[in-house]
Amino acid sequence: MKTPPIPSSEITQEALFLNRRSLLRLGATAALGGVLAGCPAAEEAGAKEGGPEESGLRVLPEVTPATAAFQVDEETSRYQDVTQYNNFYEFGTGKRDPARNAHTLKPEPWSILVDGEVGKPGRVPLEDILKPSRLEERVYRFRCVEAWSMVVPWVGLPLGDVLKRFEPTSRARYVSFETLVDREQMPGQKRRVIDWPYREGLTMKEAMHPLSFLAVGMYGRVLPNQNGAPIRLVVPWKYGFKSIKSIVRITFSEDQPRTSWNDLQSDEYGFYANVNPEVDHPRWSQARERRLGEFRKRPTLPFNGYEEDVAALYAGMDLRRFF
Ligand SMILES: Nc1nc2c(c(=O)[nH]1)N[C@H]1C(S)=C(S)[C@@H](COP(=O)(O)O)O[C@H]1N2
Ligand SMILES: [Mo]
Repeated sequence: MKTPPIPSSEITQEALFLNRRSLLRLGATAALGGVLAGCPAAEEAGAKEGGPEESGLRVLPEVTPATAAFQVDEETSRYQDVTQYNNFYEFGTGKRDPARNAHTLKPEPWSILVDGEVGKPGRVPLEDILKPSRLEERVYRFRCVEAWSMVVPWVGLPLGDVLKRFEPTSRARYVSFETLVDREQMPGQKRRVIDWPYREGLTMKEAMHPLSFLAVGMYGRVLPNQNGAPIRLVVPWKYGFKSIKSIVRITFSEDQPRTSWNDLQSDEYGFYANVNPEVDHPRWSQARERRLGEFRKRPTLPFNGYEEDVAALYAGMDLRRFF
């Protein structure tokens, strides 16, 4: 596969990995040392214009403000940074590509197919998923495996509340998610950088944890397309790649599902992917991170600062082995 050149300012750690793979296939290993050496990931942040008010996106009504348990005592990242520095490979592998290209996505009408080990399978319109619950705000830290991070005021509903309504059977031990596949709406899918659809998954215990969240908005308004409209996962104690965007399918299963990044390189991207400053990525340290809009790196916190809430989910597990 030939990949088009990407300006170096926009190259991401993950894109480097994919390019390296395609280069390796071409036998061009020698060229790589220099490319792989550089690059903390957040230099692109710092766009100046366009707050939530200028987005033109619909304001979400009657949102319950974040309670103390779902709030962090840190400054919220700027809307411009959060919406113009993205990973969404369905629209390209550069950080600016999603903001530039995601206008072709049509988030309405939308429905989600629910299947597998579940009492109430079927295709559910998004409105029906949203109707029974009042939307709430959650201000969460978000840490990408590439070592950049942000703080986002999401709007949505607890994942567990939604999953319960489908009545998972007693055999359901995992739940997995898929993103839309549509080359017209998602032109990045014309390149097979990932074996589309993008897939992610959680154990049922993780999915039912009160921090696990389905976001339909941010900063009080519906999600911009580039952030995963109309509905995405947010699992704040895990690396960002677990937080799958633009979900069209939810499947309950007895066995651990296949997931996109784990399929690509299982020794670099684990199924669990809990944020852990002590377990380095094979190609970079995870001890520190760069917050979007900040210059200095800050220390990365175990489970991204949610250790007290979630560590019990992994009691007795070797976190180096189950990474
Ligand atoms: N479908 C899909 N979901 C995805 C991705 C993607 O490429 N495709 N990228 C993931 C990664 S690596 C990160 S860090 C976050 C980025 O979310 P953001 O762009 O809203 O910050 O989305 C995750 N969800
Ligand atoms: Mo990421």
